[in-house]
Amino acid sequence: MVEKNLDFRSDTVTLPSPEMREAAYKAAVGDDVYGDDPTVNELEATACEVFGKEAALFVTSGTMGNAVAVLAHTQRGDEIILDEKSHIYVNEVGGLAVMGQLMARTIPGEKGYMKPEQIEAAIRRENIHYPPTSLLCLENTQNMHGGIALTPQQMKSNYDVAKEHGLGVHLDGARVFNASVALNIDVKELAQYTDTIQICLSKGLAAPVGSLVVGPEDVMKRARKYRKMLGGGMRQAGIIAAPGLIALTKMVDRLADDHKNAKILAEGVSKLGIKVMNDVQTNMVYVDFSSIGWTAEDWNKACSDLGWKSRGYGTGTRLVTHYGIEEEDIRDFLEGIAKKI
Ligand code: TLP
Repeated sequence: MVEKNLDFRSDTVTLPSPEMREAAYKAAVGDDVYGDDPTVNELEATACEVFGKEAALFVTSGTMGNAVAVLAHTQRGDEIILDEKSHIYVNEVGGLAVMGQLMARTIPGEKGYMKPEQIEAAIRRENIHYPPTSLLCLENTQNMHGGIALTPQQMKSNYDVAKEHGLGVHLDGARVFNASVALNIDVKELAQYTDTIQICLSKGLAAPVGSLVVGPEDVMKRARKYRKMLGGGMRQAGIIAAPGLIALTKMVDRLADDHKNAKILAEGVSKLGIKVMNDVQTNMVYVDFSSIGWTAEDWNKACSDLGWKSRGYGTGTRLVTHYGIEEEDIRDFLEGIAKKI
């Protein structure tokens, strides 16, 4: 039985499935800093297979995964290129500057896509005055552009220009499975156009905690060392890796339900006069409720009266569909909101 979870704030709120709880309880464990945890080892080996990469690392969070990957690709004083709305740039506490002493060169991508010409123009040429550009960071799906899924062709166009100039490529793939499911392709088709990927197990895939980083052996060896430096070397981590394994192997296909529910939600609110701000491709609907004269307070109260969690700010909010929200819940929500307008 799926536990109900009427919460639109994020897919980070997902609760582990009964099978995940059972797996955590029964997990075989060992000290992972010694490489002795069989469940972590199985999770990492599975990740290598799923993404077609040489090595994998289990980390505590998406933020830590991105941090260790970015550090492993770069040297102090390098410049890295990212979309101006990327999570690494906006929402990771400036870790790239604090931990990596890196300069960020941001690009205004269109719907999350940075054009190859924009990237080409941002890459520093050799000049005594310039810092070296060493890394291009992509994000798929692109959260703040509305959960947009970049296609393999779009990723390839970015990857090719980076490689022409000898840059590393890192993908913040917190929701890369939402992209592969929306595009109806194997995730390897996206994975081939990046060196490293960070994948969150604890968002739509519903694991209670953890992310993976995958990539080439040499880069991942450095990432493992950085994970230890940041205090992320875990001991009997099989307890949390076991639900992660279920997330990776059994929870991907159901993301299609979240995408369908997001479309139903977007069409429904739009019929009520609430403006939908994004092209809904995956599990995110960005709305502007000022179109019906509501403030954030009005929105939050209406949702809370209906038993839903949502956090309006300014004139709108992001609504995220996920495990624990069924189609009938969305329909009930829409009926409830209609009565309040
Ligand atoms: N995103 C969270 C918030 O931090 C905004 C959310 O609710 O969407 N990359 C991307 C693209 C993300 O959306 C997130 C989390 C992360 C990385 C960081 O993952 P965690 O929260 O595990 O550190």
